[in-house]
Amino acid sequence: MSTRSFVSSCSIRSAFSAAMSAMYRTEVPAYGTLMDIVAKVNAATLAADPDLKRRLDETDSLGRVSEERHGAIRLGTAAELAMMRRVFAVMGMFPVGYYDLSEAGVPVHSTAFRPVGDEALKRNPFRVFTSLLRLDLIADEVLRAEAERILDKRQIFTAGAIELTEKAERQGGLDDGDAKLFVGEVLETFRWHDQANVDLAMYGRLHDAHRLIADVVSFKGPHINHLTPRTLDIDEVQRLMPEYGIAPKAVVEGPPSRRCAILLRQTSFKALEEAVSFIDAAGTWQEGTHTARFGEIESRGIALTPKGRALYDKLLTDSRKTVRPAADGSNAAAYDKALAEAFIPFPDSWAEIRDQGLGYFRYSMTPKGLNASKPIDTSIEELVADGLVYFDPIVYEDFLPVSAAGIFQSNLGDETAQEFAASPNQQRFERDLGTSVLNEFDHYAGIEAHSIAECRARLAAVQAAE
Ligand code: OOG
Ligand code: NI
Repeated sequence: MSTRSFVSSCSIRSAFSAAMSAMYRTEVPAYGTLMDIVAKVNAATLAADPDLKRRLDETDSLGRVSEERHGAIRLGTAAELAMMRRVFAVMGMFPVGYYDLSEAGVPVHSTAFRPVGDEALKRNPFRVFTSLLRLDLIADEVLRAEAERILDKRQIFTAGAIELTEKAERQGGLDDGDAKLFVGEVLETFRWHDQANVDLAMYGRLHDAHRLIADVVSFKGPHINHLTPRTLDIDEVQRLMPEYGIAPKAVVEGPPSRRCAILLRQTSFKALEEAVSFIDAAGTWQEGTHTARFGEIESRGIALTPKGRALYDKLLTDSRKTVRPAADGSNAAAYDKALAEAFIPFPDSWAEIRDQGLGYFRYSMTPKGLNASKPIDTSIEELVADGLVYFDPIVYEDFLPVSAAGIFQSNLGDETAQEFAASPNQQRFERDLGTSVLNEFDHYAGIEAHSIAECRARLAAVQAAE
C-alpha cells in the first residue's frame, strides 16, 4: 500500500481535539461559557496590542489562539495505559515527562502525551495529561482487591478503536476514511457515562478511600475531566469568571504575572456536581451525584533549564511559606502579593535570563549575521555580543507537578488533603506504559543546541566560501 494515501498524524490530532472540544461543550455548558470569556478576552488583548497580533499572525497561529491546548484523563490499569500510548501515537502524541503526584496527596502518577518537534506543535499543540491510578498507595487491602477486580472487567476502548490502531501500526498510517472513523471511535473512550459501574455503597467506600479512586474505578471509561484553551490574559479571565456565573479556583497556579513569562500559569473553574445513577445487585438504578468535570485555561512562557527550574521551585516554596493559598479563596490577594514578592529575585528580562543560564533559547541569524563569517567553534556568547544572532525564548510545552496538584486538589473538594508517603516510581510507570518517557529538559536542551549548531554552520560556510 502506498504511504501517499495516508493523512498526517497532525491532521488526525487536529480532528480529534476539535471533536473533543465539540463534545465537551455540549456535555459541560459551563465550559462553553469559559470558551466565550476566553475568546472575548483574547480579542480585547489583541486589539490593545498590535505587536502581539502581528507576531501571532506571522507565526500562523492567530486563527487558532483560543483553541484547546490540553485535556486530562485518569486511567485505572497498566493495560489501559499501554493501549492509550498506542492510540495517541497514531495522532503523533508521545509521552513526555514523569509527574509524581503522591507527594501532593493524590494517588496517581502521570505523563503528558504530546506532539514533539516544532512543526507538529505548530500544526496543533494538543496534549493529554494522562494519570494512572496507584492502587498500591491504598492501605485497605480488601478494597484494593475489589477495585482491581472492577477495573479488570472494563474495556475502555471500542473494538473499532483497537482495530484501527492496529491497522495504523501495520500500515504506518491511516487513509482519510479510516482517520475519520478512528477519531469517532477514540472519542468514545473519553465520553462521560452517567451510569456508574458500581452500586452506591461501593462508590461510597471508594470515595472514602480517596475521591479520585471513586472517579476512576466507578465508571466505564476515563471521561475527559477538563479541556484547556490558551488565554492571552489569564488574570483577566480569572477575574471575569464570577461575572459569568462560574466559580474560579482560588488562585492562579504557577509563577506570578511578569513581563517575561516563564513556564506555565493555569487556573480553572471548580468541578461541577453532576447527576449519576448507581446500579445495585438487583439491577435497579439509584440516583446520586459525582463531581469530576471542570474547565481550565493556560498561558505559557519560556522553558527553564534545571538551574532556572530550581530557582522557580525555591521561590514558589518561599512564597507558600509566607501565605498558603486557602481553598475558599479568602487569602487570594495576600497570596498573589506574597508570590509577586517572592519572585523578585527571578530576573525579568530575556537577556538576564539567558546570561544567568535560567532559560532555553532558540538562536537565529540577524541580518548582520547573514553577511558575516566566523570560525565554526566561535562561542555563542561572542555571536550574541557581535549582534550576529538573535535569541528567542523556547516555549515550555510541559506541566508542573505543584500546579497539577493544585488543579487536582481544587477539584477534589475542599476537605483536607490526604497524606501519602511520597513515592515516585518512574520505573514502574514506564514498565506499565511499555516505553520510557522523554525527558523534557534534554528535549529543550536539544532544540537549543541544534539552533546554535545551525547558526555556527552557516557562519562557517560563509567563511569557507570566502
Ligand atoms: C489533571 C490535573 C493536571 C494540569 O493542567 O496541570 C492538569 C487531572 O485533574 O486529572 O491537567
Ligand atoms: Ni490541566
